[in-house]
Formats: sequence, C-alpha cells, structure tokens
Amino acid sequence: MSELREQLYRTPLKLSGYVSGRFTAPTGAEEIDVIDPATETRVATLLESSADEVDQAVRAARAAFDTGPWGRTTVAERQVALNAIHDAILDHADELAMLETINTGIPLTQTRGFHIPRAAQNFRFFGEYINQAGGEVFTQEPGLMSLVTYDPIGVCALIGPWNMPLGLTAMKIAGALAFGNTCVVKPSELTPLTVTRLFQIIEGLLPDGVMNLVNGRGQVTGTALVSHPGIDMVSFTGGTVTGAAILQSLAKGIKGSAMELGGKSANIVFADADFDQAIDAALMSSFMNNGQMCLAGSRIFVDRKISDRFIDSFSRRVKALKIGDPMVAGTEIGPMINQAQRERMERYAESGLGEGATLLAGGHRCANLNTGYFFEPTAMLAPGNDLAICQEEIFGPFAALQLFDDEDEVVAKANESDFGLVGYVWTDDLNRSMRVASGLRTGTVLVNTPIVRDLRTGFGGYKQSGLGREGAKGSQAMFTEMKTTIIAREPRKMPRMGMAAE
Ligand code: TXE
Repeated sequence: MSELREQLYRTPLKLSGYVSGRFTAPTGAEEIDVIDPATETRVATLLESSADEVDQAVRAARAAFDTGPWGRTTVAERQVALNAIHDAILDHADELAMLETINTGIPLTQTRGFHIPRAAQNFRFFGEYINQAGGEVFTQEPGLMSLVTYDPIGVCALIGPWNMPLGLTAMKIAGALAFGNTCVVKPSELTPLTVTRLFQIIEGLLPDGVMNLVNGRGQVTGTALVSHPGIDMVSFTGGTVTGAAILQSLAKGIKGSAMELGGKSANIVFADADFDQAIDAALMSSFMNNGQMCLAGSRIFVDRKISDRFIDSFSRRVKALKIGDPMVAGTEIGPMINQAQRERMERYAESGLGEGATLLAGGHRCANLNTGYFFEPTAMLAPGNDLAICQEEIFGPFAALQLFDDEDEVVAKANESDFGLVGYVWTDDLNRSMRVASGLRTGTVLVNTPIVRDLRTGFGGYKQSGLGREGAKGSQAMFTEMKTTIIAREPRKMPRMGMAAE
C-alpha cells in the first residue's frame, strides 16, 4: 500500500472551498465523507459549500472579472500564468496521479500515464492557442469594414464529473482563463481530491478571485451555483439528466452553456479490418478507465463473417483482465466509483439476460474481492439493438456485442440511439471508412484508432450527448461572446429624415 494512501487513511483530509485567494473554513457545514472505492475507507471529509459560500465565490469571480487586473492582462501575461499552472501540475504529477487513483479507483498506470499529463497539457495548449486565435474582417461592402471579435464571456461556472476529475475540469479551467474569463469550479462531491489540490499547488499564480472553488453535492452547491444570477455561463460534464436540469435553470436567466453529456458509442468492426488492432481497441474502448468513460465504444457491432473468431478472442481476453487494487502495477480494472454504480452494473447484467442476451464473460460482483466496489468486466451478445444494454449508458466495464451483415444496416443501427458522441470504425477499405464516417450522427468519428483526443479539434456530441464542443475553436465559442463592429470608411448614404424642419 502506498505511503500517501496510508497517510490519508490515518489522517483524512479536510476539504473546503477557495474564494478570493484563500481556502474557506466554513463552520457548521455539512460534512461529506470522501471514500477510496477500492477499500471503502474514508480519505477526506468535505465541508460542503453552502449557498452563502457559493454567493461569495461568484461575487469574487465577478469582481475579478469586472474590475480586477485579469481582464487587462496581455496575451503574453496570460500565457505565462497558464504555462506556470502546466508546470505546477507536472511538478506534482506523481502525487496527483496517486490522489486520483485513490479517489476514483482508476488504475494508477492510467492516471499517471494519461489523466495527469492531459490535465497539464490543457494549460499549455490553450496558452499557445490564444496567441493565434483571431477574429474576422469583412471588407467586401464598399465603404464599410465589419469586424468580428471575441470578448471574454465573464464569470464561468465549471462543473466537473467523477470519472476523470482533474483532466476534464482542467480542460474547462484552461479554456476559460485563456480567453480572459474568471471562474468558479465545482468538482464532483465523490472525487474532490485532485481539483482541490490543484488550488493549493497553484496558489499565488493568479490574481485573487480569478479562480474560485466550491465543493459539495449537486443538489446543494451545484444548484446554488447554476442558479446564481452573477454567473454568465455554465460548462458542464456529467449525466444527461443533470445536464437537462441545469439547462432548465439557465433558461430563466437566458444564460449560455456547454454540455458534455453521456454516450453509447458504436464500435463497428468490418471483416476486412486488422483483426488484432480491432480486438485491442474494443477492449480498450470498453474497459479503460474501468469502463467509466463518456466516449466508451462499448456498443460493439461485429461483422458476422468474423463473429466466431472475434467473440471467442474478445470473451477470453475479458475474462483474463486483471481486476484488483488500482494502485498496484499490472491492475487493468479497479473498483466502481461507489456502491450505487456497482448496483447499476448488477441491474444491467440482470436486464441483459432478462431481455435475451447471452453472457460471454463476467456479470457479477467479484467473489474474491469482498471489500471495495468491484464488478467483473462483463460482455454480452445482444440479439437486437433495442435492449437496454444497447441503448442506455451503463458507465462501467460492460460491453454489449451485436452482429451485422452489411454496411447500410450497421450505420442505421449505430444511429438508432438517443446519443451521438463518438463512432468507431474498423475497416481496411478507405472508401467505406469515408462513407461510414459521414453517415454516423456523432460529434467525433475515429477510424482504425481507439480513443484519441486532439485538442485542436472540437469534442462534443450530437443529440442527447450534449451542446457545444470543447477544444480550440469550440472552447473559444463556449468561453467568449462574439461581437460585431461595423465601421464606415466613408460618409454613408442614407435617407435624410425630418428634412421638413430645414
Ligand atoms: O453525474 P452527475 P453522476 C453519467 C454516467 C453516470 C451518470 C451519473 O452515466 O452514471 O452520469 O453520474 C453535479 N446542478 N456521467 O451522478 O450527477 C455533480 O455534483 C448542478 C457521464 O456523478 O451528472 C457533479 O459535480 N450541478 C459523464 C456533476 O454535476 C449538479 C461523467 C456530475 O454529476 C447537479 C460523469 C445540479 N442539479 C457521469 N446535480 C461523462 N460524460 O463523462 C449534480 N451536479
């Protein structure tokens, strides 16, 4: 067991908010236990931010935006600040990776290898991007010049999920700050460790009030934040139901939002695909991050011509996945985030069987792991696309396979979904890959590759997978107001009204 973990078990952290450059010390706050899901042990107590504390945080961000120095910083000054945050994250990379693993149950190899470097990279990327991001000028109309510029939007409420707490929240913070905004950040109450630690390790790098933190449950702290009249927009990553509730609240104040919600992404494997690559990717897309990924490609469509071989190989490898302590090297699957999430897995396993699916692997709690919210990585072969396991986001290590016979059929089935986040296509036929990519109703299509996140491109979903895109231009649209300025370059011809007085 790691030293850091033992230390947290002995002396759980006390976490609070951070307002105007200082950690808060709320008295009488609701106390929420933060748990290591691998051992069900408390690692922190969260002192919940009340509506009053949310109000203070929004006011601090408001003052920093309206009258503070941040709005007047040059691009170069903002780049220095963003690069300093990048460096601070990398200087603490090992500690942050361990905290992330202890709090989420996601294997350390993944938090160390992907989550934390990615969190840091967001700051460097947006620091570079703002140097080049420009507006537009139109001069086609004689005598006129039309300028399109992008002003910061103001105070951004940034609400993050529990499945990649620092990485996904860092993306929002970096984008908001880069375009000159101030923010109030709310991590998930289940996983506040790394985001709160970020505020400690970057203390002094930004003017007071530019970046504030509130910590607490969605129903208390989250609703107080999204309904606060002082915010200008919400950038949210989380469940579709929560996203819809936030949109309703924002409608009252006609506030903007960006929503990165759920997914049920199709992973289509044609018979001509590189078999080994397609199998590796199907496993990775279904089981990385303990399967708790919005962009999981766990609705796997297999060409009937290769189905025997694919199902045999896939099932054997799912059964061989190493489940256990996520802090131990070699572990491939850790625990679910909490008891509710494990019960959800059990319900989907039952519902799949009840609706006629065939169990290929897993399907139960881990018999040999009594402590911790472990669930066996599971694969089922579904007789049709209308089963709940093929339509609903399970958000755990659960792959639902289906067979198909031809291209049009599989594209239609892939699109039969309320979601539209990602589509994965495996084929050696270039023309087919282009046809399928254009037919899929998803925000991202990945051809012959598992998950890739290119920050220069937008990430987000069609349909109920969300609104807006994160990354480069998408983040610019999210965190700025587009302004049009039209300037006359010579006296204008116009009707001379009221000339009767002359
Ligand atoms: O997410 P929630 P949960 C999906 C996934 C998962 C389901 C529920 O299917 O099983 O969502 O997970 C805050 N006003 N994803 O319950 O509730 C909350 O405190 C304002 C997909 O964790 O959406 C947290 O900070 N805020 C996803 C954040 O919203 C509210 C990642 C997300 O919580 C709020 C996570 C409210 N009324 C879950 N209610 C992805 N796309 O990656 C909650 N929150």
